[in-house]
Amino acid sequence: MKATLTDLCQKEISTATDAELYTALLKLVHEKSQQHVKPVTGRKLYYISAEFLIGKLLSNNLINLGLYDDVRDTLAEAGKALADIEEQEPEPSLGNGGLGRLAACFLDSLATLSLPGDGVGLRYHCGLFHQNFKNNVQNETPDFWLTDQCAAKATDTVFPVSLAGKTYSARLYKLPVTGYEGRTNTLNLFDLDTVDESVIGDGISFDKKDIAKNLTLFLYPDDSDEDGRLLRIYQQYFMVSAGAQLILDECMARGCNLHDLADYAAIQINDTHPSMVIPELIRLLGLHGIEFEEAIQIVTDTCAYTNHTILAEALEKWPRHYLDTVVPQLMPIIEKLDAIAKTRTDNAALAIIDQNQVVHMAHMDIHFSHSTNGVATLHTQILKESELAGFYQMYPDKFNNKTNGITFRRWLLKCNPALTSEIENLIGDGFKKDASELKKLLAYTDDTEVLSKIRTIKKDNKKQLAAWLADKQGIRLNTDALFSIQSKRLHEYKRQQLNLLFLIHEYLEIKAGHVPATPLVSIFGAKAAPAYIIAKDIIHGLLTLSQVISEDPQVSRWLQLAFVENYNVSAAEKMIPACDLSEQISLASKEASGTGNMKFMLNGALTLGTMDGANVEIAEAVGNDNIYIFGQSSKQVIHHYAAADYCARDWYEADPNLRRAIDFLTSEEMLKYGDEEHLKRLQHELINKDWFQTLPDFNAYVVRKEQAMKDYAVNPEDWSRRTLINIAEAGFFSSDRTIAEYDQDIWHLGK
Ligand code: GL9
Repeated sequence: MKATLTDLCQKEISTATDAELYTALLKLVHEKSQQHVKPVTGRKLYYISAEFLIGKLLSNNLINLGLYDDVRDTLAEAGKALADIEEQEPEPSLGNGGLGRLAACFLDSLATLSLPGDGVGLRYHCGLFHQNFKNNVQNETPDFWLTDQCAAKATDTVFPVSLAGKTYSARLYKLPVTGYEGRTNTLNLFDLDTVDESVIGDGISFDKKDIAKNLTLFLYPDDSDEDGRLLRIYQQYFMVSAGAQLILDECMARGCNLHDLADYAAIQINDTHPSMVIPELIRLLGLHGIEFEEAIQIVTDTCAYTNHTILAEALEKWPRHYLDTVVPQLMPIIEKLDAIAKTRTDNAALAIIDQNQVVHMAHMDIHFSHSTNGVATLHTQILKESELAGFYQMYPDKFNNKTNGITFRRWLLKCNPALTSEIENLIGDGFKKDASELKKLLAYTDDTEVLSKIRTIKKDNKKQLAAWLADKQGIRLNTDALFSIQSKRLHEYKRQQLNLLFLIHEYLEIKAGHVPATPLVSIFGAKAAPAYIIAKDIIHGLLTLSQVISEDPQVSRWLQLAFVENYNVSAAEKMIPACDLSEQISLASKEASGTGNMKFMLNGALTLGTMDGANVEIAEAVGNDNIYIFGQSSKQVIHHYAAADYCARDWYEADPNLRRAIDFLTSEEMLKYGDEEHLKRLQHELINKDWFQTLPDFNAYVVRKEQAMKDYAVNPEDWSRRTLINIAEAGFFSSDRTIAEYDQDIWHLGK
């Protein structure tokens, strides 16, 4: 390795800069990964997604190629640290939350299982915004992550895409994706050569009408006005049209005559953003001389759809005049599909184009693909029983569940090397390829030496997180405290506001002389969509409370609140291994699955959660003694929505502790550091709307969390034992298992 690296740098390793070493390692990874490119036979998967939240790639690729230890040690001998070199790599900004990270985990598992499966998406120049805090408020700036070093390389392949009657050229960029001891697949990203980062003005604002210059600047451009919504359609069609042309070209090059497309390609539609791939493929097949009826059958056999949410706001539906404007070439096809759907059912609620001339993207997916899946058992059940019940009655065989998973290469091997090597010492390294082997750890749940080792590893990880945060944000954390972490997108349904009310409650208890069983460090990481006012108010509430606490030494001995700025994959890799208590407190029925819950569990955190999404399956796996469950059930919640009988004010008035916490939002203490307008609005929202029923779960949450704090303080060994059980039972949540299920039930790749 020493000779290779010296060769690539063209100088002694010890005299090379971190930037030179980074470039050398990129070359090394690229060359090695090309050796694992294998020919495709039979069916190949195309996973089309608006997001791929891939995270930094260097270390992950080194691990997957089996080079990590060698490179790390060779660098160390020359006085260099791989961690410093990794700092050279900008984090790709191609995703937002769980949906995008899931797509990235899936690509890793596909390549690891040696399955032919490529991603198709967009090459955003700034992706999701960069978050920074000023005056306890979130600010957004562009994240210029694309550098010359970027591993996604431009190709000479371009496809014509017609947007609002004008033709643009979609250029293909390819990023190799190498599996762990597996094959190398490709993430295909499309971009326009004319996109111009200099059009970005104040913050992240830009002229939304100038498509040639702005098309791929940002992921999820602000859709609070019509131009923003149109821009999203421009992006989506650009992605699927170029993607569909790529798919047809690749298949034809392998001998496909297009009548047999479904033998060559499986297309997974990741949420509704890529739904237009259905009419686009029908259109393209038509241009190749295939009759409409046959094209519909071919496309149905090729495409499958994953639903990732039951939140109405995220199930895209567009006024038809938007589509008339942007994709007039698709409208005649969508109309015909709608007519066919209407011959299949009298139920107007299942139409593609409804009586208000609104086009329902998910409806098109379900009618004209062969599979619809939810992403956790509870979620799929809710789809079948309520959200998509009409469709389920019509097409019972299309519906199936695929509980989400995470790649253990990134979320254990890469982010938690100490825990990984301890596991390896105990049970060997078979778990790296077969995650179910983690169950072998159950043999050690009474081994006090092992439990003490687990505790030491957690403590070290907490110290590392604390050092990183001290350096980054000047925050000093008490590493003797219990670390509770809630990191995920900021959304009312995820209920960061419930955690906020708890922290206010603790603050007031401590002020009143009732100190908790253990000091608590409560850590948040979350970005709020720039136009989502209440979400930003919740961030403001948390940041303001954080300052109130840190200015009060009497309280901060017992309680700290830290908000990690610009939460992203790299931050998650530092936070998750340091967590004791994983906050998964969404309103039951609203979190389709969650995947952070799985990452925390795998790294030895106990979950404090509602019976929602994959929490339900985590609870089943570990048993009630090894998880803290609280709150209303999804049945109760769905009932309250149906009956429209929830009244927040009743709860506010009935519970003095809750009232005290909500009132505190606009107290003198808070107003000293906070903004009255933000805090009043948040308070008003909680008392008068509380759409996600925070108030009914407040008491149960306080009780369970205080119980967890007590258990942590009173019996550390038992806590570690329960930690080990969580790690041992995490195997089911490997994305290798998820991908194997998709392959077996839906894709049948390579066959
Ligand atoms: C999401 C769900 O909210 C999560 O519960 C789920 O784990 C992921 C992956 O299936 O999908 N659906 C969704 O729209 N997002 C999710 O994270 N959104 C974003 O990531 C933006």
